[in-house]
Amino acid sequence: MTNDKQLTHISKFLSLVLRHQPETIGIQLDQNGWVDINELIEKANNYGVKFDRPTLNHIVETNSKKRFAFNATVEKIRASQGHSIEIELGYTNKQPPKILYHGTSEKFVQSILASGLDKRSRQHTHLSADIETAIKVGQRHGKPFIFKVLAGQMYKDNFQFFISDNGVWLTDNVPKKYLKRNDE
Ligand code: HQG
Repeated sequence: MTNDKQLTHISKFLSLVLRHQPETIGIQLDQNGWVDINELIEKANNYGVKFDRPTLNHIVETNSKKRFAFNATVEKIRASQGHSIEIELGYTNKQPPKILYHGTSEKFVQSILASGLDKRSRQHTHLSADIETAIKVGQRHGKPFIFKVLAGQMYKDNFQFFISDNGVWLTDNVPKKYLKRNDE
């Protein structure tokens, strides 16, 4: 039996190898971020993170943020967003709601007000459709602070927007003129 703590450990490990450092276990993601499931399991096991196919299925199905997805033939797996390595997720440009939210930490607010939202190490800036989710994202970094992003206006101004398979809105850097404090 794999307990919750072990499942979280495996899930975090999957985020590491499927988003950031596949070389840790000697796998390569294809250009769209996919890797063969059997190869992933074998190489993770060799590395010392032990899990089997039913456990992986369980993680993909029950993961709170639905971070991982199988392909149509259920031979491959990838992370649905959050990558730092360059891959093509293949999402199509989509009109966002007028307002999206970005949760960050209070300690980053001055810098964001000065230079806008930056993708940092990731391939996209990540935005949330609702404030509750944005608060959770911000809490990962410290005391949360929420920005409103004028996504509708950005889209009109030809910025591209994508929604990931797990419902996270993705875009490029957000210039400061499209940001409002949530209390404004
Ligand atoms: C901040 C999680 C200073 C930005 C979440 C954020 C998300 C700036 C941090 C996904 C800045 C980067 C991504 C600027 C941005 N000056 N700080 N100009 N521009 N920042 O983790 O958005 O649980 O790379 O506000 O739920 O927090 O992993 O991005 O605080 O969906 O599945 O720089 O990761 O998903 O942090 O989170 P991150 P994020 P998972």
